Amino acid sequence: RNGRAQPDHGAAPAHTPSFHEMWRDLLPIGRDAASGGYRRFAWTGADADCRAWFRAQAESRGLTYELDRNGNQWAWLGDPTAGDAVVTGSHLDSVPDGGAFDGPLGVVSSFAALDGLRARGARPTRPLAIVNFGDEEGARFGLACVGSRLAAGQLTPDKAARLRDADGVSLPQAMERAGYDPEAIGADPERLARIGAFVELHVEQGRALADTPQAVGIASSIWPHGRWRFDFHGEANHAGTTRLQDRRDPMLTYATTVLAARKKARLTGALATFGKVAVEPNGVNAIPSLVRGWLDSRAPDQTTLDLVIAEIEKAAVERGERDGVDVRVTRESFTPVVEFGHALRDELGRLLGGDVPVLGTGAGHDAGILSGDVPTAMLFVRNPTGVSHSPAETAAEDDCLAGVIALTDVLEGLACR
Ligand code: HGY
Ligand code: MN
Ligand code: MN
Ligand code: MN
Repeated sequence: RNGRAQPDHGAAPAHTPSFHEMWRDLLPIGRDAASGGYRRFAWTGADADCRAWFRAQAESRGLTYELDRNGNQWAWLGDPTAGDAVVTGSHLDSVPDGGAFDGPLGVVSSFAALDGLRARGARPTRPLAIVNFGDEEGARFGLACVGSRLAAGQLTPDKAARLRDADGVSLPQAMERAGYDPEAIGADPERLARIGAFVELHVEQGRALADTPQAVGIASSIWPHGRWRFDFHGEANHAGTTRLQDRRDPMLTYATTVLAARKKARLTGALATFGKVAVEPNGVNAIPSLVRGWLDSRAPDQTTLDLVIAEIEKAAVERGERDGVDVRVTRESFTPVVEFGHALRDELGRLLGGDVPVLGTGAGHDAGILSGDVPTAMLFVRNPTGVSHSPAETAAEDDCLAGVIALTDVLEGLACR
């Protein structure tokens, strides 16, 4: 059960899996044969298989394996309680039909970097840890970065207990069914206080590096972003007999709102995406009674984000009045802008040498959640197409290996002084 440190059995590693072996073993887990995309959702069988993989990686290296109270996994080299630890890692879960790299590249690279450190004969003077944060994508319960938010106290156990998946299964029920103790979840300030630096390596989710000669960049900031649920309440009626002027069709209001979101995003410089929709009763020959659409929106700054949301909501309500449709908007989650601290960011720049590109991103990360409590930085590995949250997401093998070397240099520089 989570919350208790598991002892290191001290067995000498029989075989340390290479980057390729780790990647090969992880690749089939939760992969949809038809699309080639991943469905590694929190507390499902695929998630359990990823977690078993992580634990096996820790044990094959003689690292101290630990499961924290929030279901995040840790693999320690050195004393987990000593403090001032250098931590790296990412997540293993995915969005629906996600790519192979978003999350796993950071975890696999972390183990490979630790191996690289050992191969160099570097002697850490600080504890080192690799972490797999649970439920980063929020694909199942609608809230991203659940594991890190719980640890940082940004999500209370009460609120977490109210999260439900599409089948009405609550987060605590899902944890319980997976063999974890939902009673244990909650803020973990002591654990965060033992971290001196957290560095997350991640595949880039855009094309900022694609046209540069550099395979690795450093993150500057994460845009403020959030998720809003739009409920469009109309009236169910017969598709074949209800005159157009008698309809209260929420699909019409929804469709108009999607177009408005696109237009408002273009005008303000924000991003606005309706990527998920639920229709009731979802019958082909009935006007819907309810359309529920989820808006993901992000912008370079808070003012722009507030503006675009207000504009989209206004457009939805105005259209709803015309359609006889009642519109209700609920903010389901929100993450303020993250500006990674300059001290650690600059140190990474020095350790990597040359002029490493520094780039902002609109994608959320556990590193962003932790940045309020812990000195935090990120490395991005070049993505030749920029595609992410899709089975087509990719990164060149040489770039992944350059990422491992960069992370090894960073760990050596930070932990082996
Ligand atoms: O949606 C996101 O930005 C993420 O990758 N959690
Ligand atoms: Mn993602
Ligand atoms: Mn990710
Ligand atoms: Mn009929």
